[in-house]
Amino acid sequence: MKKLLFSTLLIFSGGLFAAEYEVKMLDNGKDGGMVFEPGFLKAEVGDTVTFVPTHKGHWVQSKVVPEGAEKFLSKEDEKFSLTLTHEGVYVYVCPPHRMMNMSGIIQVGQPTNLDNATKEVEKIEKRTTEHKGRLFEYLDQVK
Ligand SMILES: [Cu+2]
Repeated sequence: MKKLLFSTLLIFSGGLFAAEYEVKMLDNGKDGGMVFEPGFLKAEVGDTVTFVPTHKGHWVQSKVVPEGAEKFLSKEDEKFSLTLTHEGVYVYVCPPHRMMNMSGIIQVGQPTNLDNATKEVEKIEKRTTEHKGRLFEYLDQVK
């Protein structure tokens, strides 16, 4: 009983109903190749996303963040936690594997900056040589 009470307190200390998500950085995802999994995530302001270096050689860098939100850049092979502070669309890539379209999208609340996000997604897609269209598929899930 004591244990249960303690873990409840821990959950609430992070903010009322704040959710925690994990995005794995993988060498071979479900559709093959290097991916973030899940590559598309729908969350709310105050939630936290932790990027987990399941396989080696990956990290994460933001390409688009909502207005007012901080850009982010993690270190290779290190776990990285991101608190989602602003509503909008976050677009990110794994810098060494951009050509393979190792990229992802997080939608937080309403997609306030969808135009910017779409422009950047088009740029990223243009430069990829493998898994073309993957980031477009994630963008299609933004509503
Ligand atoms: Cu990578």
